[in-house]
Amino acid sequence: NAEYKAWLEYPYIQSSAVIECYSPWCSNILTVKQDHPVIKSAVRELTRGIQGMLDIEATIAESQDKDKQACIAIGTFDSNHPLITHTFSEATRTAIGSEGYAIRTNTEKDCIAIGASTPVGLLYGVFAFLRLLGTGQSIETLDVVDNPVNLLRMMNQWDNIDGSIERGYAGKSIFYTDNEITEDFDRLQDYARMLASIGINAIAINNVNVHRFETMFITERYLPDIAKIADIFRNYGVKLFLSINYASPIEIGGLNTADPLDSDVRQWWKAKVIEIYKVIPDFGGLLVKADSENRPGPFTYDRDHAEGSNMLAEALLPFGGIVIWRCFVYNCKQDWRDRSTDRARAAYDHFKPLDGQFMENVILQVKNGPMDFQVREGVSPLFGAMKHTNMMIEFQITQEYTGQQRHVCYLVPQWKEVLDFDTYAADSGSSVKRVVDGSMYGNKYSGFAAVSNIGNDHNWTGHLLAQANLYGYGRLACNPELIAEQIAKEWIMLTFGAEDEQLINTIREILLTSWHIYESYTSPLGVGWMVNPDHHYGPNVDGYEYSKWGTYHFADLQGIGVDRTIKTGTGYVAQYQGANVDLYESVATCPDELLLFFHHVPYTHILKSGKTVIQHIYDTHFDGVDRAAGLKEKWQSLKGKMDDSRHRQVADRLNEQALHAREWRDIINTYFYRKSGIPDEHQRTIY
Ligand code: BDP
Repeated sequence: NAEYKAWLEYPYIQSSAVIECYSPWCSNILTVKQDHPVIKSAVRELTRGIQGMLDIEATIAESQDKDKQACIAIGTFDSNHPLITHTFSEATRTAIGSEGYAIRTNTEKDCIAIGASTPVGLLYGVFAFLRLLGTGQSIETLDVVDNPVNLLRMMNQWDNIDGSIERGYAGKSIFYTDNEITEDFDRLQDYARMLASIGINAIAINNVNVHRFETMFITERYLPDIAKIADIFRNYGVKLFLSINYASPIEIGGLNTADPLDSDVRQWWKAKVIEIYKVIPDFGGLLVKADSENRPGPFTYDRDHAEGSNMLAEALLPFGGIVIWRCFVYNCKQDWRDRSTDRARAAYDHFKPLDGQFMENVILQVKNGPMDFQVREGVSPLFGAMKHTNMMIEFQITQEYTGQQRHVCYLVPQWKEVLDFDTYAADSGSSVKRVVDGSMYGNKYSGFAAVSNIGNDHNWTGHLLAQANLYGYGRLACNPELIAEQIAKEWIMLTFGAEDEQLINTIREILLTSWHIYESYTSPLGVGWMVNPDHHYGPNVDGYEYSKWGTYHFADLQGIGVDRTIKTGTGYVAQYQGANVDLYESVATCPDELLLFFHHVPYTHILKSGKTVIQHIYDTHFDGVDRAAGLKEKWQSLKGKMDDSRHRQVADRLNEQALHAREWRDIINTYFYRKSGIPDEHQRTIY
């Protein structure tokens, strides 16, 4: 069952030092009146954690019963909880925002106090405290003040009502079966807990591709059941959003248009939104994929995306609801010979000219890169480019292009690189993380979204180690300054226990090297794709090369790569700002790992590493296979250090990965050997 409980298993602490440090405080919990469902969740979690990790059955009392025993005191600042009032200064209280918390060791009153302005803040405070315990930190002199950096920390489920999950690699949906909403509320509640434990505060529960049945989610056919899901998530501070079909007024409204400027259409949406808020009074808002990959949108009516989204925003505004409008808009039926329609340019070309035209409750949701969640690509130049527009970043936790949860690929280091990327949109402090936390341009709304990687597999994520990506995403959304290594270590300790150094170091090394290993045996130097069409698993160098999707590598007998320069290519480089333009425009300065994303070069081009492109391809692919095999061996050394079931599960996946890595190596190397005719310097076998 450990795999199901994931990082919330709360395994019994072995270290006597930690037990001695925590036990005296943890037998008594002094709380405020538990009249709020989120406070109930917080108290339940605290007792559960203490029970699991310390084997202590804590007594719970309301504050007035305090009789001088050591305790954990929890309460909101306005609750008149004497210990909370005594512990936190005015300055601390004002420093805590609506979802922040403070934890302090009050030796005078003999308590560890967890205080917050709101019940949700309290819940986060409890999870933070349990994290300290689970990772064995001392609490003798705690003085923590913490606020989530990003306002919206959102999960996007790509679940369909028939129970399937688009790009899901961990079984079926936990939300839906056979065209009905699930009745397994326990599982949903466990998911809500997991999300709250990492600070997620919003969830869109259906796929962005909204088809016939999901279109009816906003009708009485489904709304009452959706309200029940909202109840479950609300108890953990997570707001519910729905993805909608832009053509709803036609498909379910009986109108003959969905034109955003048509007054009947506007009226229809207004009435619809009122209907939704009647059943879900704290409904978050609507998530929209429009004019993308055959989904309907405002373009049909010759309207732009500001007109398209503002119509919905207007309907939501009176309720405080928001429109999350995706920028993944491109022509998916383009002519592959026409490089001026470079897909990488599309989002910027569509949206940049609309800066300043979106209503205050519209947020643009921009994928981290301009293509589509590849193992490596440039950072989307839209970040920083729209001063007067709310923006959030979209990551993909589900490993569509990064091994589909059969290969281990810890994505936090990739996300960190994106967040730290300097857009040069301002003189200083213009990294992507400052754009998406709203601080750079003082936006009203901003934040993180990501495509979830969970399903109904017992361990949630298919590959047990993929739990680390879910965990890491939430932690990063709360605080983008956390480092990838620290997040990995935390996840390992909470999942497998904090005592065994060898285990911690081994798993940490596996996680931290996994992205580069995956990259090394798949598509080289940032060019991306080379996967089998449709399902996107496994190598197929020309799988997309001659199709309509705009995803090419342009390999011929002389060279490879996409020329995206201003001078001779698609001009995409011009979408960047400041020093990034020169950096990418010139072959001489473009970083190796993105060379083929920005340039078309001969196979004999010499990289900064001193190797030719072709030799780099051969070497990384041989090396990647060796390193993938090494992961398997490393994991083997952990046998006996955890339950067999978890050990076997990961061992099986790592075996499969090692095999598939060879397939990648052989296909890629053979392809380029035959294209280029240039042999491997080291004369290894290339088939
Ligand atoms: C691509 C997926 C596709 C999604 C699309 C999107 O292949 O299934 O619908 O992104 O983000 O990565 O809308």
